[in-house]
Amino acid sequence: MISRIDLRGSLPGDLRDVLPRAELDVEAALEKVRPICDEVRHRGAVAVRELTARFDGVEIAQARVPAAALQRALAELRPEVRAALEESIRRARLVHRDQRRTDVTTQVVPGGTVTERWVPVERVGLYVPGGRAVYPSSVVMNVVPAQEAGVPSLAVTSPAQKEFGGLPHPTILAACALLGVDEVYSVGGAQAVAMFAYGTEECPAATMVTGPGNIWVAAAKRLLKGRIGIDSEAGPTEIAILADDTADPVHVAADLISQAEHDVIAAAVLVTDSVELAEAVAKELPGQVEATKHSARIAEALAGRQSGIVLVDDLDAGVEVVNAYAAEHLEIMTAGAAEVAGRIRNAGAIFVGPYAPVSLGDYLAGSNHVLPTGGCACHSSGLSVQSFLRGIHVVDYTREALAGAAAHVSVLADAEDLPAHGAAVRARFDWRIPS
Ligand code: HSO
Ligand code: ZN
Repeated sequence: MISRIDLRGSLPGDLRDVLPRAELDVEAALEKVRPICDEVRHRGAVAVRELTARFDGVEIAQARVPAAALQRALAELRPEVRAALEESIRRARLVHRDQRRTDVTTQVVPGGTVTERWVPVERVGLYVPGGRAVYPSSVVMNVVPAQEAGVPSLAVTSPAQKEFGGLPHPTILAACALLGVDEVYSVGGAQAVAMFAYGTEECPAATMVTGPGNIWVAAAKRLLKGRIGIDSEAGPTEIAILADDTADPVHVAADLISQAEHDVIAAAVLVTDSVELAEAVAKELPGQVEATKHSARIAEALAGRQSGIVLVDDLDAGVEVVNAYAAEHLEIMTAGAAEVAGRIRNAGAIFVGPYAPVSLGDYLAGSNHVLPTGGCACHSSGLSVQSFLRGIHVVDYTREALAGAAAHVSVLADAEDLPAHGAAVRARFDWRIPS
């Protein structure tokens, strides 16, 4: 069911050519998404409601979820789910609170300082998927960093669900209520991103939109980026596991399956130098797949070209492979896992050793689960407090400090043939360069 890729011998020059990966054609989706975004731009709330009827198959009288619905969802939340969400929130807050930045002032010269001031974005729209799976955990992962960053205004949106009378799933509403979010919309897809980008009569425009979504959400983010800030485009979930012969094949198989559960295009990749482990995992997978609820979806994900077992000569080659792959989630199940983890340069999040499965990180580790996919981990990070902050340089120089820089400014300005730049400094010293 799962393919094998044998990279023993020598590793190819560009590993990314041979490693399994889903192809998500966001570019092609752009054409479909453009008219949707235009509709929202020109016709606002009416367009949002029409598009919701068209794509989610449900008529909504308004996009904004009434406060009473949020409170009802919280009141009806099963106590054990409430307790688990509360613990998830508590742990996420611990981690994200420590990510807060303090303003740093550097004295460059006497009388001349530059302060980096961290300022949260004004208003964010947080997208929570609601299609195949319901992700109240993603409410936590979006809201907590935004709140800890001090974002003054934040709104959550999640697709309208027919079976819940056009509201988002009640567990999502309950999670919002638990987090103290009272501005929630029942809008999904590209129209949700457009609603935040342009604003409507019901929903003021936001400065930034974050959160994972399907290909339409990704395409709308790509299209409207610039008009609105985005985190990442977020493709299908990926798990890579770097394991040696010390790993337990039962755990490896279970972890691969856990992320394959998200989507038929989710990716599960095992990289190992142990033929025995590769065989044992391949043998273990079918039984575990069959025993689980979403076996058809998982079997398809594992059999897809985006998943596979990669054989390498040794751990060094394995490290090279997983660094090239730049997985959203990377588990290290080897001897000396912490040391091996230290050699990883590219991953959205790293899970060290046998007791840190990705599903812990999905819900309760305290880490964030909105992470870069599709190899973007080689240049981007997951969602964090930092995602919602801007560092503004505040430049403060005295007359004397400026005098000390004037000659150099003038010379550089002339070198760039921008003499008015130099003049702006000299104007403060009787049009002379101060000595
Ligand atoms: N593994 C997903 C997050 C998630 N898992 C939500 C369960 N619920 C992407 O990181
Ligand atoms: Zn997951």
